[in-house]
Amino acid sequence: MAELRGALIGCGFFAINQMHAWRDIAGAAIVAICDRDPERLKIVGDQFGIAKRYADAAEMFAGETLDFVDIATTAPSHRPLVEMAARHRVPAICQKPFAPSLADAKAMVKACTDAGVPLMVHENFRWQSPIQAVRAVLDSGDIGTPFFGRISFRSAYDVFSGQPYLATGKRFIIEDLGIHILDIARFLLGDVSTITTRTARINPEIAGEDVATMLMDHKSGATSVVDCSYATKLATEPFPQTLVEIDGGDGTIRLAQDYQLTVTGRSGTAISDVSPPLLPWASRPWHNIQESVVAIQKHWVDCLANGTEPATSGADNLRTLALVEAAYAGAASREPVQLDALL
Ligand code: NAD
Ligand code: 89V
Repeated sequence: MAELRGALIGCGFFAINQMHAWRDIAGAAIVAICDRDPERLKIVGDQFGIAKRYADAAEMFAGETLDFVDIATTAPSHRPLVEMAARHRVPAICQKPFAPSLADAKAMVKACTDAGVPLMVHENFRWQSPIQAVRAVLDSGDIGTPFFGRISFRSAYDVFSGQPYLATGKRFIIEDLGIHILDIARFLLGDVSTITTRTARINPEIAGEDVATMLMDHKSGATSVVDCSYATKLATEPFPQTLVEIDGGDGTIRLAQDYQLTVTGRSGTAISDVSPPLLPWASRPWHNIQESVVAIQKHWVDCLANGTEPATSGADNLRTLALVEAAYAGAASREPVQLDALL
């Protein structure tokens, strides 16, 4: 198979990981990059040896023949850029949060469906190897049918120095981080019928909420709690680990700090270390996330090669984004919110 020709739009903080991952993946290469900030364009172009550089995405689509585009800008530009890709019949990856609103996201899915091009949201947390290990235990049937889950991300890590925009938006933890944890809850326990949410802002220096606690009814009958905090000072900082507790009819799964997985099931108790590998270009503590970037981008290449729908397609991600919308609505009203009414 000929190597797929990709372009990256948005050469900021996180795109560096995506560029490293593209270099590691056989079957695809980034042939052009775009950023409206000339300094970012130069930094990324020089670091990764990309000669074709554009300040304007429209000029890039007009000037290049592309097999896909990887959109790594922040949410306000996602809809115009995905719609531009659809108009040019170029398959698109779009970073999370998929869009600022569910209405925008639905329009983006429609644009790509109408154009007949694949669309994947870069929702990488479910691709972290410890989370995949939990999924594998569920698939083995060892703990029976899950009836309870707790998916937890609690930290006091300074995310604002790398991503200053996170301190300024009216929405913070649910939209930026909770979105990943809600997606993991869907990945492990299935779709959700109702969500009840409480939020708080503990850090006075930021505009949005930095604590969120969500109680969810899953269509499977399971109940879960998704709890997120950037105001939790612990003896050992766990960033960016997601901790998981699942109880099933025949046993339990515990993914604890330092990637320790304990499974108690029909075959007894097994404890294993499911630490992610430290890739040569990765750095602690981000290596868990960085490894998942390689995994999701490989999945995209496989999907394009086989003509299959990505696990976190635009259509799938509407259900994760709907949880974000519902969580904010429920935090404001202090009432449970039904998901099906939003979709
Ligand atoms: P950033 O601000 O550092 O980078 C964004 C870049 O996009 C900037 O260089 C900006 O100039 C450029 N840009 C914006 N609009 C553009 C346009 N229309 N055309 C060309 N260039 C444009 O942001 P970041 O921290 O790298 O975050 C980017 C996205 O990645 C966000 O949506 C964020 O939520 C997401 N993110 C995801 C993960 C993850 O694990 N999946 C982690 C961090 C950030
Ligand atoms: O993964 C993310 O989306 C990041 C962070 C881990 C800092 O929340 O923005």
